[in-house]
Amino acid sequence: MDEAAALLRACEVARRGRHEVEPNPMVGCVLLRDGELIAEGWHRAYGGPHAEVEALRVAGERAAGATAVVTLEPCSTRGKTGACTEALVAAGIRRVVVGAVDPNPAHAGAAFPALRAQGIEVDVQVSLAAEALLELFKQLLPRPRPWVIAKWAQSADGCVALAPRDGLPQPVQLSGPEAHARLHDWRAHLDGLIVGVGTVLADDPQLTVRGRSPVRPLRRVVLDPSLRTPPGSVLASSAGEHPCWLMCTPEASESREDSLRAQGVSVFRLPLAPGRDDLLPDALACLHTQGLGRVMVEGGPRTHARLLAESLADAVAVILSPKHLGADGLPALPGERLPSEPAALAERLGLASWEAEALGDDLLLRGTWRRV
Ligand code: AOF
Ligand code: ZN
Repeated sequence: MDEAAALLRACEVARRGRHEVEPNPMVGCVLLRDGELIAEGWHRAYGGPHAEVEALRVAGERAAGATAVVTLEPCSTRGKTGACTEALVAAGIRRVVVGAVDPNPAHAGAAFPALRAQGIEVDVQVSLAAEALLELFKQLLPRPRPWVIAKWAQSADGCVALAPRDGLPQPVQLSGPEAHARLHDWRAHLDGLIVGVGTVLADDPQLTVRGRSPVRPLRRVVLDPSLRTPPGSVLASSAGEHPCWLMCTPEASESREDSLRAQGVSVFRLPLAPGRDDLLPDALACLHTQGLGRVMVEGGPRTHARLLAESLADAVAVILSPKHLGADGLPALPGERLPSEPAALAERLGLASWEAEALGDDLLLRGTWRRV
């Protein structure tokens, strides 16, 4: 395999990171030795190892003396993971072929002198296929808010929960074990998980990563205009171990804030424009300022409706369960039972692109409103 073919292959494997890496770019890496492909890797998940590190892990000691063909200039400073330039040097890579310069000002062009200083040959072979992988990344770089994924699980009759009976919530588990495991993989790589206060009051959820260790500290964020989150809720009382941030309006009760803070909860009072009660845009801007890049909004229906109405979601992940909830079901959006057939749901949501995947007995619909 020649280097041009290796670069195309690297572009192909890079695309496997789609839906999991945003707002990071999709990146792929192929290792060549004497014209033979010895390993490939791609950036699999936001916050996780970069493409080069994945490929070097596969190659092990065989990486020494090899050529690394990467779709994007390797990063040269420590970000969420170590610098790839250092990993390439440490593995004994002799030559690096790069398909595109990193548009991120933190890296742009810096890898080349860093690698050459270590005696590594660097060849920038700018490629349209590699540049195309960066379209979305370039749009997102200057944007002052995180990548936002709206996530919910819905029944075959378009509902997400059961209406309370005798004032008590009726718990219901819609997604099967495979979808449940996927949800926790997602959570492990997120910076934040957002819910509306209605979900806290109805479900008293934990919103933690279970069954694996989080790659990033997961901030559990509640949109709670008047601080109705009970200090005794699971969220507030576990704030010492798992960060819990409440977003409220400047008018929220101060004594309430005191009792929540005593539990270790962080309270953010957001300055809303007069007459506006919707915290979402300001909360997202605030999370960006706090350094959060990728967040998931897990409910409930009113929060999702707002997110969609204001076009504040970038992507959607919907688990479509074959179970029916019947007349007692609470619709996925207030007053609206969403279609359960992927194409019909994608059309109703107005997604620019989407795909469906089987997860056990469930289907997973993933899509985005971004036109790339
Ligand atoms: C690489 N290889 O596979 C990717 C790179 O937040 P971090 O630490 O994951 O770093 C993300 C930045 O690194 C991102 O903004 C982009 O400039 C670069 N992405 N670089 O060497 C990769 N995904
Ligand atoms: Zn890197």
